[in-house]
Amino acid sequence: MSVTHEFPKDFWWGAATSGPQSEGRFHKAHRSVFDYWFDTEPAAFFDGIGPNVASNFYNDYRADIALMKQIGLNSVRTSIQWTRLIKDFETGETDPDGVRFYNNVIDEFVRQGIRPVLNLHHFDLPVELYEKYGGWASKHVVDLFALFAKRCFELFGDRVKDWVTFNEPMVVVEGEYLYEFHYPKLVDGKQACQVLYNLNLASAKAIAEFRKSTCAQLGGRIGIVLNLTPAYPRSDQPEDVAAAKFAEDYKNNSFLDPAVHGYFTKDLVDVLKTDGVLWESTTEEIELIAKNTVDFLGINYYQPFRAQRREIPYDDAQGWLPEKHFQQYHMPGCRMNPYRGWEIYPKAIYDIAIHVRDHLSNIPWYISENGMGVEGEERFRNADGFIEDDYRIDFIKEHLQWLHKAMQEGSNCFGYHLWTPIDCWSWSNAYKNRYGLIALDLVTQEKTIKKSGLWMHDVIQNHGF
Ligand code: BGP
Repeated sequence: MSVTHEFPKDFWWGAATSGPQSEGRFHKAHRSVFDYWFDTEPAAFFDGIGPNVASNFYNDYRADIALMKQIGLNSVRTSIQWTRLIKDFETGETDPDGVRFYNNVIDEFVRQGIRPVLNLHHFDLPVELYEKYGGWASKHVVDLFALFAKRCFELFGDRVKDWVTFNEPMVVVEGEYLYEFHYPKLVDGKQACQVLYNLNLASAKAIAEFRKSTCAQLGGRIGIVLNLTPAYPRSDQPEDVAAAKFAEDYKNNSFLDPAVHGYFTKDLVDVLKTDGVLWESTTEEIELIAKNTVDFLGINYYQPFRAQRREIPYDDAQGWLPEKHFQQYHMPGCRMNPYRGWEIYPKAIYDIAIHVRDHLSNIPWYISENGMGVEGEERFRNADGFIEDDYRIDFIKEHLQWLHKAMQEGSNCFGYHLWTPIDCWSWSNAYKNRYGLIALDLVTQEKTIKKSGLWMHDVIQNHGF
């Protein structure tokens, strides 16, 4: 195969999943907010399917990792569930079965020559900490998270070199406190701002623990994974540009700037202060955030965000929401993934890469998630029994072409991870849309490599396509 898009020899080719979406709840001592939500409102989940079994990684991890190896993935991200590893959240006492399980998983990744990238939070707050303290709105929970992080570094830092504090903290803010798509489904803009700040603080506190750990002394690195939705204005009229600027500051820079530069975006702080919704912070906390920035960035890219000035006046009776300063623009004729309802715009990956190069000190970064969720993939299963997902191959190719161009132009990207290795459970969408390189039969739990998995195998072998 002749390669027109060549990537570095040490490029991370991999895929990402998470504990709550793959493991299943087997032997877990505590419930996360998602476990609790499913137990109390199963009808909120597509086809009434919750996280109880997921893709059965808890029992199948050896075979699953072998399939990942068969594709040739050299790195895989998953997450450690707080609710599985920790027995007592206040003291940080660990659960023996949780420790055994994650040790086995890590050892198996290492044995198979796959670099494990471990994330500490993937939307899976222990529900007890929400009930007792108000979850991420509480600074005590921030401290408990730092304790959990410390335990993880102590236990697994000898073998895991790449750590992530949070996956998509903005989704916690938006899903739980603004737009009601994650439990507890609140609409409370002021609290959302405090949670946004507390998550940044929690990430910095976990990084501070990491810096003290032997893992850091052994050359380990720590980063954060952010979902970036680059904000494009409807037009170049100043009001549309200003609307997009606020959306960019709120949705993206609110985590990017503290993570990379150690400070909050001044324009954002000014607006939140004027609006009376700025978070409560202390000088010590701000110093801690300044000192504990990330070593690398993971960027999840799925869709852009298109913004326009407000045409419908903002109704203050609903309290403060970021939409006070913009309206989402639904661009006519844009390319959509109809199953997920997300716009497909591959060029944004290039824009992100150039933004990292020019405004984020060209910090080392990788695409930590990108992918295409498709409903009803069984209809593409051929006579030989494997799924012909050419649309996924095209989707990945188009994104990689833009990424390649940005790397040629100097963006410091070191990898590409697809969401996801094996079809996994997608929150309230459960198993509606499939993303994997490997198909999961929900009834038999049989796992088979898709055409995209075979294609990815060749890309990895050839260092490009
Ligand atoms: C990201 C999350 C993943 C995953 C993915 C696909 O936001 O980090 O956990 O679920 O999106 O989205 P969804 O599952 O909502 O279709």
